[in-house]
Amino acid sequence: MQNIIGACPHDCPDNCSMYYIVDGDRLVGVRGNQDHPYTRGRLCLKVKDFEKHHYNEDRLIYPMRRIGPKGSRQFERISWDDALSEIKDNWTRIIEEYGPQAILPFGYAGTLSLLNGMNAGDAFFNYLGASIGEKTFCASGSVTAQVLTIGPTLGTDPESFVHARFIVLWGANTISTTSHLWPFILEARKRGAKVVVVDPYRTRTVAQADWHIALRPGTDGVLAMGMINIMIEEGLIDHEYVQQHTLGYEELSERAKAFPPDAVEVITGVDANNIRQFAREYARNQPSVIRLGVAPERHPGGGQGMRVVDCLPALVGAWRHVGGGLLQMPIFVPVRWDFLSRPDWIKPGTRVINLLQIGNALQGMEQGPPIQSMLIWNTNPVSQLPDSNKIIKGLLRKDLFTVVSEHFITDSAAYADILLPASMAAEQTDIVTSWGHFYINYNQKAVDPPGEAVSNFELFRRLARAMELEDPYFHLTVEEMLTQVLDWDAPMLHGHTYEKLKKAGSIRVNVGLPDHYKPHANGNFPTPSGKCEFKSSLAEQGNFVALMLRQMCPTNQNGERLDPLPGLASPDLIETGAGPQTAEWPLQLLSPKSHGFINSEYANVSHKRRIQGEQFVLLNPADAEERGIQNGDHVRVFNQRGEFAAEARVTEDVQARLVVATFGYWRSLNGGSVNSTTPYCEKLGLGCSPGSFHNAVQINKV
Ligand SMILES: Nc1nc2c(c(=O)[nH]1)N[C@H]1C(S)=C(S)[C@@H](COP(=O)(O)OP(=O)(O)OC[C@H]3O[C@@H](n4cnc5c(=O)[nH]c(N)nc54)[C@H](O)[C@@H]3O)O[C@H]1N2
Ligand SMILES: Nc1nc2c(c(=O)[nH]1)N[C@H]1C(S)=C(S)[C@@H](COP(=O)(O)OP(=O)(O)OC[C@H]3O[C@@H](n4cnc5c(=O)[nH]c(N)nc54)[C@H](O)[C@@H]3O)O[C@H]1N2
Ligand SMILES: [Mo]
Repeated sequence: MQNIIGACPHDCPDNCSMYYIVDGDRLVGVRGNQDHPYTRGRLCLKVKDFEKHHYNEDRLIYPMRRIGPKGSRQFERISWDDALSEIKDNWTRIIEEYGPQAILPFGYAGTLSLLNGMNAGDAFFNYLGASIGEKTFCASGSVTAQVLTIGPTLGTDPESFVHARFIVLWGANTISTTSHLWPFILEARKRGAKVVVVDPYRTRTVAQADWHIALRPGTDGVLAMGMINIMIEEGLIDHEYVQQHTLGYEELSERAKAFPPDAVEVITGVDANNIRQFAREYARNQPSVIRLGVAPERHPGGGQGMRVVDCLPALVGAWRHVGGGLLQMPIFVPVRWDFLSRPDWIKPGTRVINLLQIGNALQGMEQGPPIQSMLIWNTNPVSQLPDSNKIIKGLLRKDLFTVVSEHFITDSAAYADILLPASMAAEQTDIVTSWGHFYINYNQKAVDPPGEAVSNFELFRRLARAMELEDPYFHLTVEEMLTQVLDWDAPMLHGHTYEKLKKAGSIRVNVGLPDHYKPHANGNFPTPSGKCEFKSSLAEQGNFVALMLRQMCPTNQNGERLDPLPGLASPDLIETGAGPQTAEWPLQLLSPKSHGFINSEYANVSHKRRIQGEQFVLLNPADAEERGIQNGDHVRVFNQRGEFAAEARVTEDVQARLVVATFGYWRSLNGGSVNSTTPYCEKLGLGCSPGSFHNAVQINKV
């Protein structure tokens, strides 16, 4: 038996370090790496039996060609040579007729790593001259909010949370989605910390916390403004910190005057006394720390609201202390994007298409050629993106040539003309950077891929050869890429080398140790002014998204100038204190992450579904009674866009007029999915974030 160092590839902030256990040429198990200071040897229930994922009998292991109607899941096996020559013929024809921008790369982060992850196809498509697919599915709103306010900082070290005395999990269901942070929170609590969760419903995390602030969805910015109002009124501001290390306090405090607790209660639904108590405890119990999740940005104006939350730690001087401040997404490690993604190959004026808007884009483009072909990889848009019926309508277009690289024939892969088999984590070598902790992990190939599956890296090498793209870049080996893809000369990696990473399996970025790390005790925010910018200079300049997310999100698609001061929430929310509900569609549906799947992965695996349970919808007893629904009844959740089947769980855990159904279930296995009902992203939010939780539905017993 051999133990080979690996890293969990899933799109999750925890990015566990683990070992592949190999017997001969077979992966027989995995175990967590106990020496990893953050993930500490524990694996979640999704990955515990990772070998079964690799050897799942439904796995796609050969290239296939569609032989039935689109979406009918009828395919025949073909060779790689045939698949590549069919792709080449189609793409050559399309390029001759429409130009290369008629081809759209459609990739995301199904595997999270440098060579095989989100940016795996960038160089290839940039060289080809294809349209750019803007990928703002997840956290671009919250990350943009952070960058505008405190800059591209790593923020508070999750390991430093043990030193915090007041921990706020804000729109984050930590026990389900970032479970390796929880032991640090428990340790802090043992030392006297209080744990507060700001979430519209009672999650698993809320059930374990000390205090639940159950606000109305999408009202986070208003709640935070209310806290600022109280902190100013009651003399809880750290004026010395504010004066030395922030910009725009006068304007922010002027704006906060409009948010006295009673008015904030009406909008957020949180009792005014609770808001007062929350503001006082947050300000006085230092160090206080906020862990911000991604869900608030799924509401109109949500990203703007998160900017207000990003202001809070500086106002109370939380950054002065080890364990104080805010952790959002520590993604800012020195990757050499210029080397990896080759943005220098992008021709000026290349069209950018936001992938959340693919439904409309497939029906014809206002500018440039119609989309004639897509390569979908590392993502399952039909399950995962809003208004999936609209996406399917596009995928059914007879003249669209769709190539999908996948592990399984997912809801999206079902619409492919050509299917290509992708390898899994244990079958490829890579470096994985985390978006939840301060370590970079190494993942070594442990076994050969089954059949003819290839890594994303190899896929784009093969496509480059087929399309006759001549550049030395496309001949670099995995090892040559990995030695160069991180900027080893950057201060954050000082003293580290690729060799050291390989040997150690994991390295900590060079920012000081968790028991001492106080990134902004003396300001030093990586903003243009070096201060925490309540009034953002980047917002005044525009084009703010490009500064940080590079290829992931190259433009501010809306082209709107942003208010330099943090915004609040959508105007309707402010005016009425209400959500998207109407007389016809009286219930707001939130569709957050499940406990048992990772996005839509594992939702096709029966033993994982048994653990997670079949699709359910939580509804308040008052809403259930009105509809004659009892706990356990089968119901239909629907609106003008689509529907899905679910089991009703009647519970006080949700507020009246709010319902919750976790997402990830495949529509093909489940009579629709939550994203059959979520609204199309006609207008995107801050950082081009989706408004998919601003969703109103009706529920009937079936
Ligand atoms: N088990 C599991 N873990 C995962 C994933 C998974 O699918 N399953 N997915 C991974 C991915 S891609 C991501 S991005 C992370 C996300 O992890 P989280 O940030 O925790 O994301 P969500 O589950 O989307 O939302 C968190 C909570 O926000 C609440 N919420 C909804 N609307 C609002 C609002 O307006 N305000 C506030 N304050 N709260 C609101 C939801 O009810 C939910 O409980 O998880 C990762 N980890
Ligand atoms: N309603 C609702 N919708 C949401 C969200 C929500 O909270 N509510 N959250 C959003 C968020 S935060 C995110 S991040 C997105 C996630 O959306 P997606 O990125 O589409 O999520 P996954 O379901 O993980 O799909 C990844 C697919 O890539 C495949 N894959 C994995 N590794 C590889 C590989 O190495 N090569 C290839 N070719 N394929 C691979 C997997 O088999 C899987 O089918 O969903 C978003 N959608
Ligand atoms: Mo995500």
